[in-house]
Amino acid sequence: ESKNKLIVGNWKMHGSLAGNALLLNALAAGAAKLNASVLTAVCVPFPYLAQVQTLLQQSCVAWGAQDLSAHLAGAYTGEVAGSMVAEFGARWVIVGHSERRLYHQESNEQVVLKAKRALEAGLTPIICVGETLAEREAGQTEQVLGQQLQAVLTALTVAQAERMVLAYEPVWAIGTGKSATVQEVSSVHLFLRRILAAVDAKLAHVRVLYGGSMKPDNARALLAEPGVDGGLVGGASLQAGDFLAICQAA
Ligand code: G2H
Repeated sequence: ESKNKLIVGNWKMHGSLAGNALLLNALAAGAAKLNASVLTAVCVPFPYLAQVQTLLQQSCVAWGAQDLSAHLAGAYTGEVAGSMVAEFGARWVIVGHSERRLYHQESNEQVVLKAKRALEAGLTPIICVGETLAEREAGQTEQVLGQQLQAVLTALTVAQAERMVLAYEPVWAIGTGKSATVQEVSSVHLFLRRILAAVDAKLAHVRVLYGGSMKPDNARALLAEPGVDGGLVGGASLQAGDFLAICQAA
């Protein structure tokens, strides 16, 4: 069964009010001309959620955040709750991106808690999994991905898991300009789908995105793979032309 493709921009820690305005207006205008079967969204730094809501609310581009707290509310200085993100009309939130796992020591357990908080707040978590180069070279790719995904599937009910999106982001392909090959991506996506299917047939509906140096020139081939339901796009989401070209390729 084929699903509508989903293309999500991950701005990471980039942007300014003035620069965002240009980018968002160009995205809103360009997205109106896209095939209606492609779903699009941008995940922005927290301080820009209000701006994004204002500039995208009349458009078909949705928006979200790049992280949320594992807590509901309370004395957690500097943290942002899922309910706060949802108040700005956000629909999506990235959870467990490798940059969070690596630079902020996020464990599988924390990723799971964040995914639960997202679902409780009415947000759709885009849960990232991925292996490092050392893990791939040691032949541990499936073991690492299996552990990351199993942690999520053990903690969520099937009804909750049905609402998540997964993103396969090989850490060695992130921001390096070196995308995984179509064969590498395809084989991992099939592996993840086998794990999902083993838990419950209903999880066949879960979208699995690819992320890692997706660009206009490699997007078509990656997105043409039957197991690839869309992309999580970092660097190329900062230029409206590149992001829209990827959306067009979907
Ligand atoms: C992977 C991706 C977006 P980039 O992190 O999540 O970034 O496309 O820059 O590799």
